[in-house]
Amino acid sequence: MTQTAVVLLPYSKNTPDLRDPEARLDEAVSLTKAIDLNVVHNECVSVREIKAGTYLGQGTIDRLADIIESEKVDVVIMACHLSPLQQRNLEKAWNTKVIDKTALILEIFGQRARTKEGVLQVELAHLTYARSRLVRSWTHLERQRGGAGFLGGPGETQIELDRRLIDEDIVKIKKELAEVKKTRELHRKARKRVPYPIVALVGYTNAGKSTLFNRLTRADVFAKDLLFATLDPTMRQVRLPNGQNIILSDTVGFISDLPTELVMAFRATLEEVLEADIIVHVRDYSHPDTEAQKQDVESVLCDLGLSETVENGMLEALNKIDMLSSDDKKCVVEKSSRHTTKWPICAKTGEGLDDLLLAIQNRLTAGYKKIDIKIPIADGKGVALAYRKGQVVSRVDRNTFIKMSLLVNPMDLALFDTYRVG
Ligand SMILES: Nc1nc2c(ncn2[C@@H]2O[C@H](COP(=O)(O)OP(=O)(O)OP(=O)(O)O)[C@@H](O)[C@H]2O)c(=O)[nH]1
Ligand SMILES: [Mg+2]
Repeated sequence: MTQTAVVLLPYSKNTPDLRDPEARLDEAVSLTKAIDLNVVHNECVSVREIKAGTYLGQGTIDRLADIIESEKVDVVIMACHLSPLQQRNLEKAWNTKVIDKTALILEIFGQRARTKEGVLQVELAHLTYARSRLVRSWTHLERQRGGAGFLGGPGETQIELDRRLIDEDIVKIKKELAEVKKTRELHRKARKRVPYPIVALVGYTNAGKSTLFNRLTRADVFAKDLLFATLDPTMRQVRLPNGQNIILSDTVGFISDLPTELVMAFRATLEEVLEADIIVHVRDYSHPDTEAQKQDVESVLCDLGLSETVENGMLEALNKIDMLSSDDKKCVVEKSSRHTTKWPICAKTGEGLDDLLLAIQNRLTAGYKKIDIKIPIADGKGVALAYRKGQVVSRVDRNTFIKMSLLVNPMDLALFDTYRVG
């Protein structure tokens, strides 16, 4: 049976946020729907002063209690950070389950994780979160297969966890994670031997990364109007207009105020990004908060150690331009034509993708060095090497040899030592 939820976004007029409260509420509602909860009421709640014990003021609590009772609400989502005490007191006041944003995101991650590593990471994040909640009265935690277990529900088993048990579990999971990582490391090494550059799609959740990935690879990755539809990186081979192959990588979406536990836990999922030769930042350009989202993504990338990449200007795919008015769209197209980093696209229809691929190609070859080579006509291997490892700019066939101009990745220059001229 579908459970019902009330979603509340507390905000203060005194500390203005870059984002509009309504847009943040929309995001919280989308997150809630992503775990199949039926949202029966949602609102932005103005908070003059955060109460240490209850977060909200008594008047607001009483007013909301009426709604919560009459709608028989199963869970209240507070789209903010609650202390264990605040959570406990609100649960008492409303006589229902209350969860905050961290728990909500953990729940989503728990339902979406598909690979062994993803599942383990969520479990670790969950335990870390639970451990921090054990300060006061939190000695019981409900757990359930599938989700992270904050929602409870039929069929669940109640397990008593104390700190010691949690610590034991954490140690166990970390060990398992290390094993899984080792395996993945081996896979990655194997992939490194594939001589293709890696291009990673990153961006805010719901920006359209998987839709773009599918279009470019014609793959069928789980793309849906659900936040965090993708948790584990997916990689596919794509051919650029000049014939060069790349590996395209789809990644997990970012979100504002990602809880610290999750940043740590999901770092591994984003390790692929650290290995990428090129990063393409996919943006929902029709979203009212697109600028704030961009800042979030860039600051997480900087945290991951990619500040240089960010400062040098990443390629930006300005997605969902089909949602803009024709005037706005014209303006975006006009403006981006003056940049070499911004590419308006519509992943849904494929508009602008050819130009985006060309931009990726140009970026890749920008650091390449141009060399001239001469290969004996009988040296089939040499010719094959030229095509595999270089961009052939020109080719002249003579009786006994072939002359070529190539663009070559500086890393591969040595391969051509025996053939170089000039
Ligand atoms: N109108 C429109 N919708 C789009 C476009 N591209 C993607 N969408 C929609 O946006 C929603 C999210 O798309 P996804 O591709 O799953 O987004 P994502 O960035 O992979 O999201 P996460 O995996 O959750 O981080 C889906 O409903 C898509 O159909 C576009 O160009 N135009
Ligand atoms: Mg996705």
